[in-house]
Amino acid sequence: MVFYWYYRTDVGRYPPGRTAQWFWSGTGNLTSDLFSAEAIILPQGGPLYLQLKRWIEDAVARGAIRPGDALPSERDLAARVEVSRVTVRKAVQHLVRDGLLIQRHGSGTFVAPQQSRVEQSLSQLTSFTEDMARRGMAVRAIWLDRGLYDPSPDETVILGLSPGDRVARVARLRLSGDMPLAIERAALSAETLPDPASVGSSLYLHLDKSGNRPVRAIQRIRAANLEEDDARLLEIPVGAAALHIERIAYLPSGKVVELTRSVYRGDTYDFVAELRVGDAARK
Ligand code: 16G
Repeated sequence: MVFYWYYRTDVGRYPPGRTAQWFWSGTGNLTSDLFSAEAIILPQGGPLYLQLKRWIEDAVARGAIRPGDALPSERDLAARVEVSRVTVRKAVQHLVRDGLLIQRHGSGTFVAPQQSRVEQSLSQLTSFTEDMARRGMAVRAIWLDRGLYDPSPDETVILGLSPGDRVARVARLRLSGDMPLAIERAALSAETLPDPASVGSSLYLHLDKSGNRPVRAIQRIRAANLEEDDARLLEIPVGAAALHIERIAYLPSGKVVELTRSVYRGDTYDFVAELRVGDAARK
């Protein structure tokens, strides 16, 4: 089975000047063999569309249909399973929203390519570039914004800015190879980062050079469902699971140097924390 990835520059999915879209085209197997060879016995319980959804999930989980395989058309599938087309459409819509299937306009519905998940430790203060280098993964960024602005009220409070101070904002789509993984929107005082345009491939490397690399951070992680703009950038369906991460990072002096709000794809990231028995439990 062969997959082709096309880099399209004609679709305005990224900010102006950065138009790019990964276009997936599978020349995979047609799953109609499976759908005709195997008796489709839907799991019982719940609405029909959920029964069909569970059957397809199970077929993917046991490898009966594989990433890149094309699903039969809505009409063929409805006839085969003996349900209405509306039921098939609803099951497929839910599977697309969950990221298990992808739909390509004009070419059909396919099992989504498998993502290898990235594990990130929560006990080390590292940068995206360092994390990816440790895994031997190529990293790049697409700039979404970098400039000096009047700070928002929470930037003023968190970064400890004085009246009249400006804030440097650096927003990037972070990619490993060609796979978008996260959107990171960092804010630093203009005093720390007077020229945001001078940041190269790594913000932490840049801060290191000016003696402003953070040594400690508090990171808050919460679940979220992707809204339209972020979903488009991360190339996953609107409403898909994501992690919202806020990092407030400190200099050795205790001063806050960085406030970064990020959106990480829920289907590619595992944050891992090592836990130890506390003193209270040992007694
Ligand atoms: C990480 C940090 C982010 C930091 C960035 C610097 C998380 C959730 N976020 O992605 O706060 O700004 O690294 O990376 O870990 P860079 O040096 O590669 O630009």
